[in-house]
Amino acid sequence: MKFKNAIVKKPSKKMVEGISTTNLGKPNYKKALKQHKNYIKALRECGVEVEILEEDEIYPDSMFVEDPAIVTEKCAIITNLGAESRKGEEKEIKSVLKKYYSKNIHEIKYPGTLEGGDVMQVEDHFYIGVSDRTNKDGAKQFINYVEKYNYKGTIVEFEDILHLKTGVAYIGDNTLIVTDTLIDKEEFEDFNKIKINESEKYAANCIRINDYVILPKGYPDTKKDLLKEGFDIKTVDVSEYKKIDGGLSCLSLRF
Ligand code: CIR
Repeated sequence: MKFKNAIVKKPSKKMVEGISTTNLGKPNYKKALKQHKNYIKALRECGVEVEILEEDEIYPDSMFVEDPAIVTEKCAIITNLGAESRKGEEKEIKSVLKKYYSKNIHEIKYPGTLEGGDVMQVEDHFYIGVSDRTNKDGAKQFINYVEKYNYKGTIVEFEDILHLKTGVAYIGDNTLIVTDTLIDKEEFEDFNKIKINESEKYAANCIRINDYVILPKGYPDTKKDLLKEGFDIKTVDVSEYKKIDGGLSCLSLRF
């Protein structure tokens, strides 16, 4: 799939109050802003047009635009976020996506919940993780919507990680980059797999955009493994977002 567009949203000072399960301390806002600029630069270098939404002071986690929507070549699905403090983020994203998708926008409704971090696209197939944020009802609504556009969907169950894509990424060429938690899942048995070391598991949240894989900076073994497999790589430092459980994929919508 050729990506043409990306949407990002600037972090506001409120980001330091983002939901966190890490013991890494609060993000440094100035550093986070700089990292965000570098992230946008890397996206542009991959050949996409980037739309930048202004920051807001209401939602501390709202720069993680991947969670309130899933965007595909044919349609967009607006989610019903599972995290209480994030409910409402989807409104802005919905109005922004209208200009790209016109009527091909659908919404996950109660009792379903779903967050974009739980949805991994592999060509015309979606893998939907059932997590603390995404329930089976939300996953099934998602599959019903995308089947209308000739996509397929598979539900994946797991424990111990925030979102499905916290532990796995599809990087093209039938290849997954995957952590221990998900490596033996039968849903993934037909893929080539690059296993991530426990000490580098944060790097599983990476993104393939056009000719490049963007990796978080500071994960040398993963980088070496990807280079060995022939992937072209860009690295971006996202240390301040890691402190609030965010990664590279969460910071943009790509389509
Ligand atoms: C949250 O807990 O919702 C944010 N602090 C992190 C969201 C990360 N999003 C993602 O993995 N797609």
